[in-house]
Amino acid sequence: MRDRLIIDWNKTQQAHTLVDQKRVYYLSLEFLMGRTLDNAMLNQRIKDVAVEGISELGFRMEDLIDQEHDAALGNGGLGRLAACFLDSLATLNYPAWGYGLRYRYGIFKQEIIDGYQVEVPDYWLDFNPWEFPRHDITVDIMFYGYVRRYTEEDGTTVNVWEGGEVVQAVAYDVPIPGYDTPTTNNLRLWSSKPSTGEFDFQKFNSGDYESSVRDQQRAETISAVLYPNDNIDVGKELRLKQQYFWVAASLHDIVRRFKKSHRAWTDFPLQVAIQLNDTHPTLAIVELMRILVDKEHLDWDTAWNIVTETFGYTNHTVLPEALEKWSVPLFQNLLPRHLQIIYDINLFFLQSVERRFPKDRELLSKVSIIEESNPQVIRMAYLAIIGSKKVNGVAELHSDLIKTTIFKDFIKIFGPDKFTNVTNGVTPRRWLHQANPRLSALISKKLGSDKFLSDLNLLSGLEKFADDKEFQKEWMDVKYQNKQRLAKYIKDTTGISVDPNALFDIQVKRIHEYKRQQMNIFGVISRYLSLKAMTKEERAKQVQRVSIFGGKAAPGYWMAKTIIRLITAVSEVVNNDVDIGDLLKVVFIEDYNVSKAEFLCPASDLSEHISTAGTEASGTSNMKFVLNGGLIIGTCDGANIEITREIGEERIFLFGNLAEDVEDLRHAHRYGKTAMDPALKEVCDEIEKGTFGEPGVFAGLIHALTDGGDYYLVSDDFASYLSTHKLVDEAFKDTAAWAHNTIVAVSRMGFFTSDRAINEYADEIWNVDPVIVGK
Ligand code: GL4
Repeated sequence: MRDRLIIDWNKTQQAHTLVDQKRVYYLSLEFLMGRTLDNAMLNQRIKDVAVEGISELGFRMEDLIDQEHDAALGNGGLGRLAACFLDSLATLNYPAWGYGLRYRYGIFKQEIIDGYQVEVPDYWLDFNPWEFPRHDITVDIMFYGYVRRYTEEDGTTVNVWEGGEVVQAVAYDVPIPGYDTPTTNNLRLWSSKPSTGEFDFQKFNSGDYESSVRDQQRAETISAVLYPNDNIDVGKELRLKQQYFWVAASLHDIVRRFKKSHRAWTDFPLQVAIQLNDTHPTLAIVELMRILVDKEHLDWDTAWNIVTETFGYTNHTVLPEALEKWSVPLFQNLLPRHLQIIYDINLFFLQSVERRFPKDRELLSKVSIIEESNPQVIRMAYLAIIGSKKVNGVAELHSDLIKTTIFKDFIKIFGPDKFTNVTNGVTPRRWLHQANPRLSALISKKLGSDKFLSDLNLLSGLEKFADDKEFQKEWMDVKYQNKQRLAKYIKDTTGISVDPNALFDIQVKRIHEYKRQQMNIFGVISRYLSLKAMTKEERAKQVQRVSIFGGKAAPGYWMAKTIIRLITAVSEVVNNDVDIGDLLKVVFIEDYNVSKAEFLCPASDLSEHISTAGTEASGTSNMKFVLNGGLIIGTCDGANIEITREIGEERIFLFGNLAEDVEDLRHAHRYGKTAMDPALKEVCDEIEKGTFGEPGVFAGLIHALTDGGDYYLVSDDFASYLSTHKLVDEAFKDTAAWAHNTIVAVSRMGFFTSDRAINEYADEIWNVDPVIVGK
């Protein structure tokens, strides 16, 4: 498969070089690719032959596919989005490159030991046939040092950055095949090693073995490990080093490619579009200024015009703790010349603001790239906005929110047109066809072709069969088989027996207070308490449920780890309660990752997307679950809102307060004007009684609801959450209506393909056209 990919990769790169038109560069610190083999077979249209051949040899393709280790160079939604985008870019024949870091360790593996999360390193490179080391493509990257400034004879000022530590970036290329096209794009990942000058053989020979090895290790540390945080900024020097290392190597590469065609520098934005996936690559703006001004000797204004025509910035979160800010002293030490350039960008920007709003001094401090705290910090999002042509959010509500909250002052300055929305999407190749071959086959049969895989709006053809009893049966059979597969997995890995006829209720995503897994498990406890209080006769009328959780907590996120502990503690009690039997089971799936998502999504009846309104920028698993024939319970947040618009509000279980009310509710909590919801109070009392083990373990969770001010508004949403779950139970009893609703929902999910998202970026942000690569 790898050899086949590389043939198309070569063809594609040659074709792109020949036409030499505008290319897209997607800079992302995370690419959560998952497995490659199945996708490569699909895109090379060779799977049927391969399955047959493998079976003649006495093996099953599923087992073979299962041998592959996930490429897990990402934390969650942001990294998986980048992977879906690469798939769509290639499928739609856009000349595009991804640039990232080749971490030696991806996101840690999660083990659950005695109910607690334990992190184990993910060494994934011992067998990785999908990457091509390019020892011919290296870039020396400098850190630290000082800036020497002098005036030339003609009076121009020159800045030279020198005297620092040098590390070498080595390219590793990963082919990205498109579906139903020969286009195979490139994902270039950089690995760090000592620069040839740096590894001191002299020291090595003279017996100072230790320090020469230390130098080597220091260089290799840069690309050693992915920071395991989602939606949280930790501000460590090594992270800034990673960012500059990757950005500088990538820009060097991009500039080198541009220079090959000997165009004028002012043509740069006509040939190059660079998309910043969150603020992580924002230094690229500064680095391009440094290249143009210090190295290519363009004047500042010409350089700035080029830069601001080249970049686009995607914002993925409004959570204040996730917005990147670098301490000025730390930054000054590591990147002294870049700090000067940032100061100049800021100076010229503030001068222009002052000219336009002469009386508004407050505005200047509000929009300054430098925050006057102690120490001063650099607001990376502001730098990204000022240095980009377009800024986008990732779902409609989110894109509106950034304009009215965190970035509102910039609307005043730049006007509303600089800010836009591109709602996220997911690739139907992986998230429908590969994850759910049975459903994909059924849809193909019904529609008479598999063209929906490249034109997802064709799913609309299913709607007319929504009431067809025969089709409903086939549809629900597929769901049942997928649930059976999951039930077997649960039995094999946890020993817990679950009935595939029960309602499977799944919440899988990173563990975070704002995503409110704590509310889900409180809801489970509340259900458990009501079941316990019922008579046998009453119990017999209840819908059987399996509550399935999965997700990693950042290693330093204590509250998230406590939430996991509560889930595992509840599962120990509930699953072993003979009064309850099969009425309620609670399962925590260890080490949730892309491959596990691929078999969880097809097996859900209901999935939970229940963030506090206004906190989840988009969510993308909500799209995957609905596309796989599940319904969702959710808040009016992120892409849930657009999913509702598309599939109809009668097919989604919405509940809870709205984003516009959050501020007032929080205010009420701070000033002690709210009593805890009574059902939630019962749950807290039960935990404190010790029903789920030593209550002290969970004190933090209870405290967050009480003295902590209930920042995530669990109490405010709890009653409506529970009553909406009751509606779910009622709806689930009517199998025909449930089948009808899931069929209609799937038929209306065409909008959520990442192909649509990528076409929007191409037309509205990048201004780039596809290139047809000959067979
Ligand atoms: C995230 C958002 O939290 C998530 O809602 C969104 O779907 C994703 C992709 O846009 O980006 N932002 C960060 S940070 N991590 C995410 O997963």
